Amino acid sequence: MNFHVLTLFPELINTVMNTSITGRALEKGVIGLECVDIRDYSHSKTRRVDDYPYGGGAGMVMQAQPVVEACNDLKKRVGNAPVIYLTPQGRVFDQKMARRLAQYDDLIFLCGHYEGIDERALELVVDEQISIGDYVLTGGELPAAIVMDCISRLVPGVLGNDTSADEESFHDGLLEYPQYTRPEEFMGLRVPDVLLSGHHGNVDKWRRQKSIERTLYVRPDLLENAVLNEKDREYLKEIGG
Ligand code: 4HQ
Repeated sequence: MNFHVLTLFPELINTVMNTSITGRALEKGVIGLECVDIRDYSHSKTRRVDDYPYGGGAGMVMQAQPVVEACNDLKKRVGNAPVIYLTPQGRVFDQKMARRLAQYDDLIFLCGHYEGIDERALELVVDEQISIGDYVLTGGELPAAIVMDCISRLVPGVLGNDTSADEESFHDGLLEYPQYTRPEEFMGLRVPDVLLSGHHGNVDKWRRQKSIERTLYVRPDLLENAVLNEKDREYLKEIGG
């Protein structure tokens, strides 16, 4: 997977992506990252890329010209990659979208700042719009980093363990079960006995039940699309779901 990011703040993207698991994946070369500074495509002596909004109002708007030229230049080099614009108006990002996007060899992310980008540039270059949630940020860089982080862990070789195995631990659309590590007792709180028993069958059963329990209590909406077997449904009924 090769990520390409069109942005006015390449150092923000690089700092986030060079950290921790994605940083290691970049070092290993199992993912790639290229930031294109949109400012490099300004035609003005002062490298200006924004201007006042037509019709008035607060803030500045990114001009179409540097965005379109930066993007077209990039597209010449990486054919057949979708251009994704991060915006609250996009479809809300989820694990299913991550799995779909992880199938591409290259992805291009377009990050807006200030009040956003001149609509004509979006019409000309954008293939898909994605939102990371219903709240307003200062720019699309952190949303792009979040989407890239999520896709990265689906790329074979990025996680220590087998990716497909870990992906199952989005657990058929259920929330994660609680995790514990040493010591066995901390401030009077013990690790559940079943996890110390060494009985893998019981451990699996307990974890599955905790996943179902948590999902019912904090995110019952997820149960609509969860993949549950007969035993799961029985347990769900038992706990009042
Ligand atoms: N933005 N999900 C970029 C967001 C956002 C979101 C606000 C994107 C500002 C210029 N992006 N504009 N939520 O809040 O993706």
